Amino acid sequence: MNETLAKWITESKRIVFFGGAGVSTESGIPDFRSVDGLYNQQYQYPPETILSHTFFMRRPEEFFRFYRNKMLFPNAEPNAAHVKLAQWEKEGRLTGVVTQNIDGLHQKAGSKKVFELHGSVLRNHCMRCGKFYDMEYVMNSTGVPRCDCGGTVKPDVVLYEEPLDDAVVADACTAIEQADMLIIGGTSLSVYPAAGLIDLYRGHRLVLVNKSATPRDSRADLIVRDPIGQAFSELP
Ligand code: CNA
Repeated sequence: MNETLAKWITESKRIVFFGGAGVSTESGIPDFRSVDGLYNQQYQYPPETILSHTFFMRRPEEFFRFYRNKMLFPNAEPNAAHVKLAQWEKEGRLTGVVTQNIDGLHQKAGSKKVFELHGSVLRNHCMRCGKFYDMEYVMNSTGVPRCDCGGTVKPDVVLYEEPLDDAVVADACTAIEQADMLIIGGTSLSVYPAAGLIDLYRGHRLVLVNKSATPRDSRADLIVRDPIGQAFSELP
């Protein structure tokens, strides 16, 4: 167990966690940039092209083929990192989880204050009439999922080229500004504007829990290189 991290956690009252795909790899969901991540698998187009607004509008069949295969993990369960964060919130030590993930695993573990910067695969809406559809509907449909009204059902996932939701960003900013400890975990910190939000933290307990180096390692007060689920399972 990292003693400094354990001590800081017991002393803090407004911890904010900022995370990414690496938080869910121990739940069996591949990230984008690890060696076995999606960017190192071969597709006709790179994932950031397929997951862009332009591609979605121009080639929706191909988008949904990739999306169903690579972005939906209906059987994934929260790991020790998700569980520990939910525990800290319940204990009144953590004020929010700001996540770039779209898998809904923080909520499945019991976290309530989750700011989903990039949306969620669990929510889908008709682009024409706004009707809601769940993940199972999209998963079990073929080709382009259609609404009763004939419109296209679009996942509530922020695609490349699309703006983040203003209200979600505002809540995430407030939480980070008011944090007495910021733990950043499982993220390459390479996707903007999301990664820029960490600059709002002004304190001296900035912890980075990431297997590989990030562009912000020099700003961290403490760096942990262990897998995040394993590291968190040992913490109070
Ligand atoms: P990324 O760019 O793939 O980076 C992941 C980082 O996590 C890498 O630096 C890894 O070294 C590190 N990492 C992987 N596993 C672990 C682990 N067990 N413990 C500690 N560190 C680990 O992912 P980012 O989140 O930074 O990129 C942002 C994209 C990825 C967001 O837009 C997400 O929507 C998107 N994404 C989300 C999911 C998901 O929801 N689970 C899955 C894949 C991609």
